[in-house]
Amino acid sequence: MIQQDRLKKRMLEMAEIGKTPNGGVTRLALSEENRQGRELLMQWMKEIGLAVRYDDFGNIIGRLEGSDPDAAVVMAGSHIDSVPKGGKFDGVLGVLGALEVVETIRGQGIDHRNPIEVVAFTNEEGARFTPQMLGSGAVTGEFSKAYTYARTDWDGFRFEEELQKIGFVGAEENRPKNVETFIEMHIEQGPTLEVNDETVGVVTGIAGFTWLEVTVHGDSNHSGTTPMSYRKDSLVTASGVIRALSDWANGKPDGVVATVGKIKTSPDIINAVPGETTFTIDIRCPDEDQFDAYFAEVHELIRRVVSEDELTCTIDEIKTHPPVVFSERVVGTIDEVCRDLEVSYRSMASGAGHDAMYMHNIADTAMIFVPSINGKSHCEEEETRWEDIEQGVNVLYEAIVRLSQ
Ligand code: HGY
Ligand code: MN
Ligand code: MN
Repeated sequence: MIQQDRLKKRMLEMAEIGKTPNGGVTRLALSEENRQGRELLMQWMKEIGLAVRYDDFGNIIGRLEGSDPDAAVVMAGSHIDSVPKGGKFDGVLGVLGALEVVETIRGQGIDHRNPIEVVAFTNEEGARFTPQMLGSGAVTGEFSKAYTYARTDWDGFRFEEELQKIGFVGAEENRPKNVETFIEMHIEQGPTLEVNDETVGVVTGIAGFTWLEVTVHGDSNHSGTTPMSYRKDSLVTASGVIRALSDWANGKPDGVVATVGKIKTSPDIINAVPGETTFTIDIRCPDEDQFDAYFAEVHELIRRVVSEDELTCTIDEIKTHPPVVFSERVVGTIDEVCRDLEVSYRSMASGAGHDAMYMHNIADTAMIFVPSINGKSHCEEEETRWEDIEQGVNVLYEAIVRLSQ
């Protein structure tokens, strides 16, 4: 089976790139740190003897030929970009775990018919360029090239130029093609496996999401002279929306969550009534049937609270995607492997978005989770036990061996 120490060494070496003081990483998409991580990954791929390529969105693919070069591809991977002050396991485990599997298959001379490809997708997090999963979405029909290239970060830098700056504008024909099966290994980023003392999650699907950017329009004015009855304070109204949103989600079934992660006001000074407030909304919902109704409720809630204060607002829908249910063939194979390897596991859905959500558009797809200690992720405390990682990557190994016969 896989070599745990070899995988751990690579994971820790990758974690040095963009390392933060408290043991996390900041390796934003298309940043200098991201470039360094990309170069290191491609170096490892070449050392293992994979054919390395990257496409016009900077998605990196390492290919191990099988006995039938025309056979459909079995692909595994994830992403190596992080959120600011994120963890060293999110995404990276899926890429380096897949690399470890391929190196083990090659090293053991395991026969396999299908070519096996390891992939690292660009801008999975959506922390720098929204929406999330741009790289996988751009090659699976979710986003056009023009849309993707034109996305800007909060400082106004465009995706296209930033990709050029790090030297990863590859050829269009290098995009993933003829992919029959995709498996993404990932940390759970929640508490379920740890609470139930299980080692592996066989992931059957991903919750739907909607990402919005809301701007509340008020009236800038002097903080000292403007009577309260005269005010159109966009920040006070925005806070009313934020509180109503949290109450709304608290009243919904488990799995329905609402988050306001970013907010900025203008003119953003101590002595002026905020004339404009812009904030993001991230809603997740695992239930296919309730999905549309819940998102309509959110839009109605925003407009109701704003109009009660006699202000106006604009709602920019960044991206909405319904829940996905993964392939029974691939979920079934992973389930069978867990039973054969006598690994403690459970079937579960993912609350977090992953590149697998979009790979599901073009290939039979499923995911494998390993536990997150205290369920924490997208923070420097993100941690997973190496013994759990070893068991999880062995499940990935056995599933890929079976699926590539
Ligand atoms: O936001 C997400 O669900 C993922 O971590 N990008
Ligand atoms: Mn991730
Ligand atoms: Mn993430």
